[in-house]
Amino acid sequence: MPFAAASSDGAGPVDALRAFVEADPLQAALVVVALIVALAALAWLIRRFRPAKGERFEQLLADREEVAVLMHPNPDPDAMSCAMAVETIAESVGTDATMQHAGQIRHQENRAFETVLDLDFDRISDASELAADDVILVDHNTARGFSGADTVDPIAVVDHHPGDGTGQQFTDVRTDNGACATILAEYCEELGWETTDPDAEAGPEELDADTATGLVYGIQSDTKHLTKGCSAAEFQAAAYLYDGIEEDLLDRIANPEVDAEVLEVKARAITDRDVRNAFAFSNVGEVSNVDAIPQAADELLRLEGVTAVVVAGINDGTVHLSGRSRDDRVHMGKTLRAAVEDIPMAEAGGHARMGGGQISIEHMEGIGPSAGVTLPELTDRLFAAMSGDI
Ligand SMILES: [Mn+2]
Repeated sequence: MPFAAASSDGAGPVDALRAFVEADPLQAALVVVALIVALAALAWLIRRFRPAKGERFEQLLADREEVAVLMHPNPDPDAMSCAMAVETIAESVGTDATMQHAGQIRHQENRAFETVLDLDFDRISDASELAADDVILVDHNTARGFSGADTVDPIAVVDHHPGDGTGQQFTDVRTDNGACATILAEYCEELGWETTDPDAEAGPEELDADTATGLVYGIQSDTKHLTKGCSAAEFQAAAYLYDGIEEDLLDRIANPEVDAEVLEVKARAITDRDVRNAFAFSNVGEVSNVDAIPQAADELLRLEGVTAVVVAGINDGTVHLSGRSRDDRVHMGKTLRAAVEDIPMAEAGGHARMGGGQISIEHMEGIGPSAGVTLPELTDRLFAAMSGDI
């Protein structure tokens, strides 16, 4: 019977299996259990002997002669400390690392971080200035802020921000973490490095006191001193780094002298505030350091009863807006965008809790197609936007 023969050939293994199970169900069950145990053991072995992320990162650096470690534009202590840690790991395997960034380091705390830890950063404004073909991004996952940034295809990305940037060979983005420094601290720990007594010279397999101090400050500054946006990982990393912290350096970074102007701008913001319901606006006028404006906004938000603020200041023919909100009704980025929407060439945006914007004074005065907008009109619009009326 050719027909039956063909059918039995086609279902051979299945039929054999069924016959085996029917003949001896107990033995079949034992085979299944044995298979499950073998698979679990294999998974355990793979996990046990797969190199940790820190080791893979070190290997990636060891395979290269030189790398460019790129921080985000206007780097903060988290980004700076991550760059330091990458440089430290690179040096330990004989790889040259150049720490680079676009933009400026303006905020007094950030400048103090750079000075106190004696860092030597290289500022770039064009992709051609990158120190090496192999680029490692820290604390951001897509290069930005300089011309040709979109052509940068990093070999590695270590970050804690959302986004879909990846490295060609290595990507470690942990959005649950409060700081990127946490991840780098974990790498150092995975590499078996001990933190050193800050008074002693760091030996091999030891994390130097400057890097440990930098990483702790990176974690602190990104988490409002471990009070906001933290995960358990931040506390674990801080515990690991603890023995290596040089308290005196940490204090000098955390409490730098503040420009007189920053304090004056804060004072003007508070004295000249316009408070309507739970919202405040203040125009601080001409400033030479635009970084004073967001600091004034932070200060104004501390006022009792005030849940959202916008501070405006003028620099170089541009009105700079800085907004802060701790009010779930006010998405600051959207608020600022709505308030400047009709003004030509104005830009604004940001997150729920903080935002910024810029308007050229010429356009406020009505150059071009629009009739312009006066400061009192802009103020009314900002209040309307905070109240959700526009
Ligand atoms: Mn960060």
